[in-house]
Amino acid sequence: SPLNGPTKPHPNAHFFDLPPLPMDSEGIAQDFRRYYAHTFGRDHDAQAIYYSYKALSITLRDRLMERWKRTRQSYDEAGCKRTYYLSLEFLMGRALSNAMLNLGINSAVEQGLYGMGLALEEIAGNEPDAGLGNGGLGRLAACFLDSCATLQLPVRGYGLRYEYGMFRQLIEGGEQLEEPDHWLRDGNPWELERPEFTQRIPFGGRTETSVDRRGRKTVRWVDTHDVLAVPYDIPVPGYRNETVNTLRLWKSAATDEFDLGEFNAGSYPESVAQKNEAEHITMVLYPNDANECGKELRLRQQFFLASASIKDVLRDWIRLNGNDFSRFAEHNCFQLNDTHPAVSVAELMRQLMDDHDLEWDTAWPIVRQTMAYTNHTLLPEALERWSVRLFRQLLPRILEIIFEINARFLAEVATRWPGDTDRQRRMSLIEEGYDPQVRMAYLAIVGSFSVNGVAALHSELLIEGLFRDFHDIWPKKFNNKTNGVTQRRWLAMCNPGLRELLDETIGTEWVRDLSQLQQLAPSAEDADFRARWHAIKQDNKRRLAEHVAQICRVDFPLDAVFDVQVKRIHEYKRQLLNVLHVIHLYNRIKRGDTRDWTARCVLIGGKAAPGYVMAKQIIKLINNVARAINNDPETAGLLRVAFVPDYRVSLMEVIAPGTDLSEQISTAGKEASGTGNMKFMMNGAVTIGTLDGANIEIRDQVGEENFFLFGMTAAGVESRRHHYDPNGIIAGDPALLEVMSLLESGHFNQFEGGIFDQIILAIRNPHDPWMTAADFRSYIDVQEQAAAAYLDRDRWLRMSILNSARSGHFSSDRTIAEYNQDIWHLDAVPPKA
Ligand code: T68
Repeated sequence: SPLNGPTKPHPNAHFFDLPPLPMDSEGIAQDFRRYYAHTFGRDHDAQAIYYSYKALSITLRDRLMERWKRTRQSYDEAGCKRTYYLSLEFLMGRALSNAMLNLGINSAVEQGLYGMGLALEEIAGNEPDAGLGNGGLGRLAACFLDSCATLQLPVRGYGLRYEYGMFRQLIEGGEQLEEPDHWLRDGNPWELERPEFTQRIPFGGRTETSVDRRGRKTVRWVDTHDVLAVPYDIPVPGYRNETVNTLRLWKSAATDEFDLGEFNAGSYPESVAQKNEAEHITMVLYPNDANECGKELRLRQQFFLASASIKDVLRDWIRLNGNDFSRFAEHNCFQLNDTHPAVSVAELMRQLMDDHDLEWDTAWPIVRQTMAYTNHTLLPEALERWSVRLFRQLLPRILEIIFEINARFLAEVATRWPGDTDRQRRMSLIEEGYDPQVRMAYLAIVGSFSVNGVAALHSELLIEGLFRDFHDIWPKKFNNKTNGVTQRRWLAMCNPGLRELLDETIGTEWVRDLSQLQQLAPSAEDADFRARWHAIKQDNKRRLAEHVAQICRVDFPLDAVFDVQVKRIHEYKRQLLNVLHVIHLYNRIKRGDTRDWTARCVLIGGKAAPGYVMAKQIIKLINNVARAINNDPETAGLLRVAFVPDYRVSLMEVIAPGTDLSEQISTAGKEASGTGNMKFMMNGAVTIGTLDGANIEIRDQVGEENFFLFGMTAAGVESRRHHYDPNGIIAGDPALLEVMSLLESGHFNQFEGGIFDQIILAIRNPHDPWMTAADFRSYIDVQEQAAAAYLDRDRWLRMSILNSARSGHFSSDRTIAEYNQDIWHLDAVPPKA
């Protein structure tokens, strides 16, 4: 069976050295037709566009395959250091257009298809999104892989192959409904199963300690229920550089073993049920983007990823270096994407000691020089904790190791601060109490050599707040890596109109080096250039408006300012503040206060975690307000509102290019970074935002005159906490008072009494952590300034051009270069010809 370990090398490996595949339109068209007709058995009578997608993707995959193999060989031969990006989420989106762009065969494919009477855009639209993530954190991982491949860094992504990705969002009666996303139903042409690298992952059981003849204590984890981890590889092409890196996703599968005890006792169904449980591990992505759910299955997923990936890396190490681990840390680095894979710290210890016979004191320095941890949140409720009880039951050996790490760590703390028991209690990896908890973030900090936040403010707040005690012991461990996004997908691919103009104006290097966009700045003063910029934006707005018309049945006039907020629905992101502004505009229209009015189309999109009641009510409110406004004849030509369902990567590819005004309005100090803000900026949207996350750096780059700033600072939010008086604010601000009165009068829920009471209470609550009322006045004032600026077309176009021109800093290429310089220290390894 292929499941029984690596196959032996072929006696004549050159047998498989094939001549390179043609990259011209004819060669591509020929392969396409062969796959379409021979492999899938379709002909012109049975033309199904889906099979065109399949045929085209295999045609492209073949061309990736040869480069993939050469990349792997080059890394092996170079014996280079490698990094493994461990993440429970990779939000890859669609692969086809990306593969074409990065292989540099866009026009060849388009031509070839055209010759057969086929339209590329239509074919590409058939690919389902790979939605294996919730939001920013998962998409960041995908952007990082793209940058690593483009920089030719030996970085491999490790994740889970969820059978069901992020749920599909339907809106019915204004409410969110969730539908499972069975994205693999029709197969996935971009993955390659690699059963020969299957791993066996233990769960449950108990530990057995024995002492050998030399007095050495050995521990065995026994009576485990094992689960198989089968890898599926996805190619990650670099930009026109022959490199193809790997994203390896694990699928869980049952072993073919029965529990003989139960079987013999006559409980055949119970023994088969075990198998079921195994298959469930990678069945579905958890759709919570913030607060942890504490579910056993989630911990199983985390350990499954950690254990399989580490085994995979160690197997490879032994294959190339034998059983000597003395130089392992020099050659390997694990980057933990948030605390989700933090159990890796203990699991690497376990494998080094239990599977490879290292002593604690040899293994621990290896772990600590190999692990690096990225934090993505300041919200305390999102910090992962697992109950000790659950850990003991599911991962008894891992719990022992965590206890030992903790004991040694607390001894260190006690030496440094003798008698400071309060500090020991605060810093312990175990939170004591009725139901003791393992603090996963602390495990990640103690077990790693680098801890980073994802924007300057976020990294600052981490060391001043959540991780302060740890910063006291290890100040040098902490660093910042401001997020970025890949300009390949988020500009070159999704905005072909702008791509052409950029190529013509500053050359094509910006696709590799986004700092080149600076050269665009002088063109902001060129009226002809502005006119072309405007025409492109209008085209992109038309494309977006067509989508909105089709999906939401709302008409967006193209001369209006397109004002967009798309991201997960969360109170801290304050979609509610956006709605209050919309109601305010509506109220102005009803009052006849429309002098010098700027027509505005407000688009909001995003998913709520299925159990997050308040977020779901906010969606309902947005939809009810949209309905009231869009159906009121008085708003015609002045204001339109739409909630776009099922926000996802492929939708953002249409939204970002067509946006004028980017809403980044979180309560200061709550959004770690944000990355949507960067995608909008690149595509020439102007930001209206708070001093939060990467907004601060965006404003620094673009200049305060090209950014609409409002709201409290993070420090302001904290100091106001104790004397926050939303009811006083409401009473003292006529505009807000009228907005609240409309809301409270039931104007937006006429036959649905009381459904927005919770929202109203939240706004009026003196303990409202998000302080929506506090920022209302400065928000609507700055919205008015933005509206006025939009009426001055030349001024707006200058701002728009400068936003793009100064977005170079927010390329994930810059971010990855910094990770590499400060944390990974990898050499670029171009594949050998
Ligand atoms: C986001 N975090 C931050 N978490 O909110 C955002 N999934 O500010 C930042 O830009 C982005 O990370 C990238 O750094 C998330 O997206 C999750 O999706 C999440 C959290 C817990 C569990 C699962």
